[in-house]
Amino acid sequence: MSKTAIISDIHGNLTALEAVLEDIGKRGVDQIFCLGDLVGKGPRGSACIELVKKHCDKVIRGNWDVFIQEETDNEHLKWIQSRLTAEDFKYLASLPFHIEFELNDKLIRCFHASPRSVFERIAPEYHSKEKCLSLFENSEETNSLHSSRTPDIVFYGDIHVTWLRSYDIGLLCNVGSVGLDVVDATYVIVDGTYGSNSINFVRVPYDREAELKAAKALGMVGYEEYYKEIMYELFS
Ligand SMILES: [Mn+2]
Repeated sequence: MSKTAIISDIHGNLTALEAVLEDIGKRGVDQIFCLGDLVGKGPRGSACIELVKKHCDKVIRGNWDVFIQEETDNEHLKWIQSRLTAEDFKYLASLPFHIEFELNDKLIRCFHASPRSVFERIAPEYHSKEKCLSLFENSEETNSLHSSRTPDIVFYGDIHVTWLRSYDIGLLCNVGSVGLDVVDATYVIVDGTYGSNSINFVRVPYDREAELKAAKALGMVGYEEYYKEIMYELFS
């Protein structure tokens, strides 16, 4: 199990997820992990859940997977909810908080946003070094509050922007987003095959027009907003 693909933040974008899974399929990975936000914003959350269930070896929850369970008056959210089955809701509610594994004696920890909460957003571009270093801390959520061992490598999602930062205590990597990254669909492969660990970002172009066409055909409520998210470069 030395070559792992880590995907995150699919957000119901089925076209992007299919493209990423096809790409992963060509790269001889041993396992696939998903760091949450399977649904929300995009139209085909249920189909994305089905594919994630089929292909991913471990899946953890994101803020949207939690938040989508709540009752709302928002028409767009209500539409997104109406597209999910009772089984989908149950599955999302069952997802664990984090993933840990060892690779060449390094402790690797994956979570959606921070070791404390799926709702705590930390981006190296906007936050202090101290705040970024807090991503290596142990917490009650990671079941490691009283352990002296902290991760050597941290992978997370949530902010939809790829990052790789090296600190004295370890490597911090944001894996980007499958569904809503500004630069194609993005994921990471961590490879420990040759006795040391390499981290590779993979960017997969996908058919954005086809995704938008599908959203429109479904009569998606909030289509305009989704259009802006998908065609980000037109509005930046
Ligand atoms: Mn997200």
